[in-house]
Amino acid sequence: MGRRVLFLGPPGAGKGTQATLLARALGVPHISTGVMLREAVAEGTELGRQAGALMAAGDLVPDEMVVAMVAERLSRSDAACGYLLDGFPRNVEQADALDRSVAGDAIEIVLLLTVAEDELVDRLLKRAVEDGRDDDNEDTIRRRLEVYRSETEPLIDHYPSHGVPIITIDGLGAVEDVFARVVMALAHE
Ligand code: B4P
Repeated sequence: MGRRVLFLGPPGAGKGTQATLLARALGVPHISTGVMLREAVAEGTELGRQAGALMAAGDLVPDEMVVAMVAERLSRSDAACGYLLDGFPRNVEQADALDRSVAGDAIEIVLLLTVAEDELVDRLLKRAVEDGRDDDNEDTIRRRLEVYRSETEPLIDHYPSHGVPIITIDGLGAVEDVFARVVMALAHE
């Protein structure tokens, strides 16, 4: 079973939710660029100051900032035996930068979570009420979906054309049912 896994999918598909469960099951670190960037914003670091406004608008943070952040994280000892990437790479440029990086061994498998757009928007609006995240309002959600389609979706062709298998998983349903599909997909790989 692959231990260098990437979760791909639109905002609201449940990447963060499933990645947390799977990282625990595999015993590898869960590396979420969204979480790391929100921590930088909360701590008021230079990176956080530059990233905050872009994130609130639903735009991507510049590649060089995110790539440096992930390269540093992957160079830590706990990532030596595997990792679960969530939210990175977000475009082909970031994927190429990761491949060139000496910090981490290459991704072995990509899990693509799919959910219909109406459900994505509902989930994120619900989270807006529960968590109050800056980027979970309707305008920004639409923008994040647009950015996903133009920047991130090309990765769905990129990985198989570079010899990395991609498995599509239906993200609709209860969290534990989706997780059972994730485990099943990895077990058969
Ligand atoms: P992320 O934190 O990655 O945000 P996201 O794509 O919206 O996904 P998230 O993981 O939060 O949501 P999930 O689908 O798990 O990025 C935020 C911003 O950071 C980006 O817009 C960008 O500005 C910046 N950024 C991050 N990475 C970057 C990069 N590499 N390069 C440049 N910029 C970057 O879950 C959504 C909701 O659904 C949750 O509330 C969850 O509880 C709920 N949910 C999950 N599973 C469910 C289920 N089965 N049923 C019902 N609800 C469910």
